[in-house]
Amino acid sequence: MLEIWGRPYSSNVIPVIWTANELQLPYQLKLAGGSFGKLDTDDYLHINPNRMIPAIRDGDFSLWESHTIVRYLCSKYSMGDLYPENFEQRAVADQWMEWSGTRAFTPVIQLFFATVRTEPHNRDLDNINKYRKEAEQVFTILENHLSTRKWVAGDSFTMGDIPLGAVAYRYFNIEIERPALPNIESWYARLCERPAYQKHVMRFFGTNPQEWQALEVACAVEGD
Ligand SMILES: N[C@@H](CCC(=O)N[C@@H](CS)C(=O)NCC(=O)O)C(=O)O
Repeated sequence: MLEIWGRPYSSNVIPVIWTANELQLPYQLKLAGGSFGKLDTDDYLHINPNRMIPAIRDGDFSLWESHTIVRYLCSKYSMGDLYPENFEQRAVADQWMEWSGTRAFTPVIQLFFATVRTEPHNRDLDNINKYRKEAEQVFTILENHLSTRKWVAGDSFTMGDIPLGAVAYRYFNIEIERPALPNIESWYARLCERPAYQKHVMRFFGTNPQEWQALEVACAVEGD
């Protein structure tokens, strides 16, 4: 059976778990990373020599890098659907997957660390404002793109919506000011209708470090 190694609250693991559930693949979640450890074992070295999560094992085959895993699962199990057959549509889906990592992820994860993962009395407002403005600039690019399409690669949901959809959930659920982004909000509302997104992305992640840690430990029942 497919093994997914990681923590269900980890930003790079969430897209992989979400993908497996979109595709209705049976899998075993192997809790690893953070307080679950296991990344230093000899066994894990063979799965991911970077000693990071996520990674998967599919029979004898191991793979790491979250976006690559999403592409692998979609191309193997969803050719012509989540993995578009049309070259241009696939390239656009790919483009937004990369963009999610190179442009959108950083300001949002920095905002997440500066709020949820920092005690309220230690929060640095200048830092929060810096990343809030960066996120606004970056999301304006997506806002314009979504003015003429329902999903990032056209009329249907594809792998291109996955890493970005996970970033969007964090952006819309941290306690910061956000500008009106009507096209992104409509796209996000469509994501929120998807059962796999509801279950594996739309997780309450707390508002401070204690709440976050308690939720992460509580998710141990999901793994082995
Ligand atoms: N580019 C990698 C980044 C992987 C990464 O940074 N993973 C973090 C968690 S999000 C990690 O393994 N941290 C160590 C830990 O969680 O113990 C990917 O997308 O898979």
